[in-house]
Amino acid sequence: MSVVTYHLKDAIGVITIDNPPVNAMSHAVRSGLVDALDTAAEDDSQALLIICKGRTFIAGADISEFGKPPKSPTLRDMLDMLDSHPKLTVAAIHGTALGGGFETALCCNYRCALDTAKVGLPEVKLGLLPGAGGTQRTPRLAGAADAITLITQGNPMPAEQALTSGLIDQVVQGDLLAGAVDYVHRLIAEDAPRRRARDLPFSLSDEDREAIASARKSLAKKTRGEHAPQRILDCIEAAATLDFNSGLARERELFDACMTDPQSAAMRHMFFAERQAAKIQGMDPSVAPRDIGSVGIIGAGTMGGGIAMCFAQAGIPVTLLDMNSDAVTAGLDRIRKNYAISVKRGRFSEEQVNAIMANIEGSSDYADLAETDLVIEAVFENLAVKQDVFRSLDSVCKADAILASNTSYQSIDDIAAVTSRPQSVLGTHFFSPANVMKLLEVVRGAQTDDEIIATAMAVGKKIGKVPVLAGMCYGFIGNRMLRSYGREAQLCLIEGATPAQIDGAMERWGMAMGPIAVGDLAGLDIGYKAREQLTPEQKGKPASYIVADRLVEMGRLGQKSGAGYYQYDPETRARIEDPSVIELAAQCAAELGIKQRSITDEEIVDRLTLALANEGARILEEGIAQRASDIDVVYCFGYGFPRHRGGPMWTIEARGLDNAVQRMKALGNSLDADNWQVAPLLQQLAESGESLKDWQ
Ligand code: T1G
Repeated sequence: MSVVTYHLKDAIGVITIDNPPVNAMSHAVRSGLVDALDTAAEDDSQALLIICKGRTFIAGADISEFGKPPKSPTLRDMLDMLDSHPKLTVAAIHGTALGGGFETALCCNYRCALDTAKVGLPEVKLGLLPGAGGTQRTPRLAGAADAITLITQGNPMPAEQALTSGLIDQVVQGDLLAGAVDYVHRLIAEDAPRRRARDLPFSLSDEDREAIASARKSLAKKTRGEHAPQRILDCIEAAATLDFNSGLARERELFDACMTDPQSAAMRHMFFAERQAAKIQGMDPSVAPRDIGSVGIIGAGTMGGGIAMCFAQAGIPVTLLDMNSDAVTAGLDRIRKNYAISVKRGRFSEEQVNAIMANIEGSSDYADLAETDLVIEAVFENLAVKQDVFRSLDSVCKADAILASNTSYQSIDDIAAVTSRPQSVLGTHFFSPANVMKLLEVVRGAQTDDEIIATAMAVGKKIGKVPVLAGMCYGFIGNRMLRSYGREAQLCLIEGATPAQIDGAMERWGMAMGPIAVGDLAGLDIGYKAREQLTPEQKGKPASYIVADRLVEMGRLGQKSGAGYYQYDPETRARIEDPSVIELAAQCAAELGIKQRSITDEEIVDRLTLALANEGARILEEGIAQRASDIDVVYCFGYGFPRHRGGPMWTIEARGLDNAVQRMKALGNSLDADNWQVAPLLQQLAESGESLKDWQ
């Protein structure tokens, strides 16, 4: 069945695209469009309408075709035909017209859209730029400022805003086809000109030039080194300084540079990895997730409050429970304060916040949870305390209620063991701040039912999280790997690198925040208390925590106490290097007989990224993670790993597994061999030449 059909309706040639799930501009769609455009050029239609079936207008070029030899007709071939078509052309948009899809609409003379529709050019999120004229037509229609925002941020623009900016010409209510046909008839009746965006003038004012210069600086900082945003700004400048065809040629040149840039390969990997993570290997397709109509959160602290906000914002009623009314009140006040800041920043309106808060009820009585579908415990990180909570929940909650723990480290099985429903117990590990961080680790206990897992994954997506399934081990996926990463950071410190050098090296490499600064942000006492519950062998070598312990014992807990590894400006909270900490590290090194030396940034990055991926390979081999790309999702959505490097497992593949293994062996010879035991899976793949992606 053709994915593109054409028929005449009241002298209007209607091209209908039907290529589920998102009408991606595949080769079949491009070919069908070329045939339809040829037919329409010759028949007695007075105008041409392009519309899509299914949930959205064309959502862009078919990303799955990238990296393969282009097949004619290319998107540009088809758009050249559309742009110069002899009939009046109109696009009718619903859902999200994105990327090459919106570029197709921009090649029409006019665009109408449902009031619920959005338009966008999200290529930058794939490390690309609009490669089919989007950077040349958008500024001509909407001006430089809107073009800069739309293309460098890549977020969709609602129809009404697109109308105001000039990117669309008509908003339609109700039935799109009927509204679009009326609109086309009106254009015909008014003898509307075949207006082409390419013919519109565009030049940069001084204000525009300043906006571009400022965007270059802010984007370099915000994206931590992504190339595509800078190239997009080059394209917009070209749109003002070159004629249209030359500007198009410049865009193609910069698009090709993006397409062959390793950053784009990494970001396209992340696009599919995020979606792949939602799929549970080996699960019977007939297992359907349950609907979650109500949620209880135990613990009205920072995490519990943040988790409550996630569900309330998704329209799911929440009961936020704590030990007494004072604690509940404090929790609700903290949430209100959080939203007050969001309203000031324009993220929510007062009305939206009132609607969200109406979904949150405070309580200090477990009986209020008797009919709740899902309860998430977010109390103090201590097994006995959590087990007491689960005993209470088990006795109060309805038989089919799902009981989840937000624990970071405790055993889900030890928690489930105190209930009569271990098959309905699992981990739902949120990341702080819970209402902001996208990652959600869904932790399967030994007895957790598939339906419970499927339900947690589905409700995680519903509340805007990126859920990743993890098996049970200490630290699940992310925190277990973080220990290896943190160990190497601590060892670099005691061996002679300064906190600022370690953090600077990792942040210049692309991490959102260096590991030493992360420790100060989280609070050094958290690790200190966790280590108190560990055996000496679990704690590892003193060198990997001696400085942190000394700082805690000196009362330097990090940002919360005004000083940790760094001093902190009380006003700006900017970190300030502290020579006394460098001296402390030197003293600790002397105590342990470690001779300090200068360490390069390259060694710091190598050691930390290899330690991360080596532990990731163990996690993969043990079946704690379903696939290597899931580990990448965990790190890019939960730990500030740069998307343009594709995650820790992608990074080690990119350098070559054999190269990585040889480097780790060299480190083992020159540093601490215990730390550099190459994961057997990496050794095996390095020898066989297989990739982590192929291994299951
Ligand atoms: N190509 C191929 N497959 C795509 C796709 C695309 N553009 N978009 C989505 N899919 C698949 C996706 O992998 C998933 O597959 C299914 O569709 C549902 O997606 C020249 C070069 C449209 C907002 O970047 O943002 O045009 O897992 O789960 O949550 O300038 O998909 O079911 O097998 O995300 O409702 C620019 C990317 C391309 C848009 C829908 N376009 N897509 O979200 O569903 S580059 C984009 C999205 C380009 C030109 C350039 C979202 C969505 P599966 P989903 P959703």
